[in-house]
Amino acid sequence: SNASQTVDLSNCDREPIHIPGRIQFFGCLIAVSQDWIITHLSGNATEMIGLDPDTAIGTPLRDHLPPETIHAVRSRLQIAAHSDAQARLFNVAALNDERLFDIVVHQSGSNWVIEFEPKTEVRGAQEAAWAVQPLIARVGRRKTIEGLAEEGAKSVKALSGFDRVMVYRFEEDGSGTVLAEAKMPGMQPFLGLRFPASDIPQQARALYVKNPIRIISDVESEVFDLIPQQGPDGTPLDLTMSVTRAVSPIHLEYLRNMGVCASMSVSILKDGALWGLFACHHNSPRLLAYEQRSMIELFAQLFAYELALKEAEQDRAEADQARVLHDQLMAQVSDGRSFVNNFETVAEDIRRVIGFDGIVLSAEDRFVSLGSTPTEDEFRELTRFLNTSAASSVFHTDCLSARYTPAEDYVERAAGAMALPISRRPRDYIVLFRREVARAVQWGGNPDKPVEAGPNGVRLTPRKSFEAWKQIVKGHSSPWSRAELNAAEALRVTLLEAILKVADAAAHERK
Ligand code: BLA
Repeated sequence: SNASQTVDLSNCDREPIHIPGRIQFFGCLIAVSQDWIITHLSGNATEMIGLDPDTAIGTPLRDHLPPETIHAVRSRLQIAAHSDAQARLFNVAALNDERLFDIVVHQSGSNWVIEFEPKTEVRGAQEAAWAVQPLIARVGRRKTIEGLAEEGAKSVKALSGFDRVMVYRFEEDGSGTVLAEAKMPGMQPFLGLRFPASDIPQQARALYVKNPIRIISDVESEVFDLIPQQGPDGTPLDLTMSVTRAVSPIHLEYLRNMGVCASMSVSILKDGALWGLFACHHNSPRLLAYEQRSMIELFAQLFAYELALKEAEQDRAEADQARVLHDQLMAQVSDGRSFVNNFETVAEDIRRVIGFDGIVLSAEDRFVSLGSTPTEDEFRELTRFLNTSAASSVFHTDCLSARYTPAEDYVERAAGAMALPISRRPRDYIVLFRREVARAVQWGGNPDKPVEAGPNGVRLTPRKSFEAWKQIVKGHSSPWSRAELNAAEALRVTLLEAILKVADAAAHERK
C-alpha cells in the first residue's frame, strides 16, 4: 500500500503521487459512489466527524450526516460535475453542533470525494479578500517581468503570512529560477538561484497544472490511510484534485533537509501550461483557512493574466528590437562603414536580442572574437564542420561536443553554439557561443553547507540533487529559445542582405 516503497531517487518521475492512499491530518475524507453510498473513509474520520470505517463503509451517507449538510453539498455538485473543479462550502455546521467546517467536493472517477476541514481561524481570510484588488493593481503597474514577479512575491507574502515566498519560473528544460523573493530578514536568500528539473519531477508538474494549490502544513505531521486502499474494481482512489492529499515522502525529506516546516505552492499558468509557482516556506507548521487559500489562488490567476499581458508586450518589444537591429546594420552598410570594423557595437546590438557568452565574426580573412570563445585555430577547424551544415539556415546546438567531438577541448569556454552563415561563398560566419549551463548559471545547493544524510541518503538536499543534475547537464549550455532562433534567422537574412550590398557596391566600383 505504501507507494514510496517502490520509488527511489533514480526513478522520481515514476512516483505515483496522485494515488498515495493517504491524506494529511488537517482534514478528513469521505468518498461516495454516484448513489451516495460510502466507499472510502480516511482513518481520522471517526475522530473528526464520527464516521467509523468499520461500520460506515457500504452504507448511505444520509445515515451518518444531517440532511441539511447533505443538501448543502449536493446543491453545489453542478459546479464540480464532469470538470476538474472543486465546489467549496465555507463555515458549515456540518454536524449540527457548534463546530464549523469548510467542505470541498470534487469528482474522481466514479466517486464523489468530500473533504472536511475543521475551521481554524477566519480573520486572515477577510483581510485577504480586501487586499487582492489593490495588490494586483500594484503588480500591473510594474514595467518588467522581474518587477511584476517581485510585486507578486511581496503580495503573496502579505496575503499568506508565510516566512518566505518565491516566484519560481520554469525554464524550457524543466529546471527553474527563483525570479523574485520576499522573505523574513535573516533567512538565507535564494533569489537568482537555479534548481534542477528533477527537484520538481515531471508528474508533479503535470499534477500542478490540474490542481493549482497544494499544502504541506507540517512536514512532521501524522498521515492517515484511506480505507480501503483499493475500490471494488481494484484501483486506488485518484487524489489529483484533492486538498488533503498526502505528500511524497521524498519531497518531505527534501523540505526537512532544507529546514522548512510547512510549504504551500500555487501554480502560475500561462496558455494552460505551468509557467511557474509561487513557492512558500514557513519555519513552523502553518495552515491557512480555506477562504484565505482561495483568495491566494484568485490572486495567482489574476497575476498570471497580468503576466501574460506583460510577456506579450515584451514579445512585441523584442520584435521591435529585432527591427531596430536590422535598420542599424543596414544603415551602417549604406554609410559605407564596415560592420567588421564596428564589430563590438554590432555584438552589443545582437546581445539585446540573443543572449551569449562569446561571439566570433569570421569574414574573408578576418577573425574577431569577443568573450568566451574557441581560439582562432580551434575556430578555423570548427568552420569546416559548420560548412557541412545547410548554407541557408542557422545552425544551433546546446551541446556542440555531442555533434563535433573536437569541441570537447573547449567545452568550458563554449558548450553551445549558434552559427549564422552570412555569405554564400565558402562561408563567412557570425557564431554565438554559450558556456556550460552548470558554470554560467548560479545554481542552488550551496556547496559550503554541510550535507546531512537522511533515510534516502545524502542525495536529497538541494546540494546533492544539484551534483546529480550537473552530470546530466555536463557539456550543455542553456538551450536557445524559440524567440532567439527566430531573431537569429531574421538577423541572418539582414546580414546576408547587407553583405551582398557591400559586395555589389565593390563590384560596381571595380567596373
Ligand atoms: C515537489 N519540489 C516540489 C515542490 C517544490 C519543489 C516547490 C512543490 C511542492 C511544495 O509546495 O513544496 C522544489 N522547493 C523546490 C525548489 C525550491 C523550493 C527547487 O523551495 C527552491 C528554492 N525532489 C527532489 C528529488 C526528487 C523530488 C531528487 O529534489 C525525486 C527523487 C521529488 N518534489 C518531488 C516530488 C514532489 C516534489 C515527488 C511532489 C510532491 C507532491 O506534491 O506530492
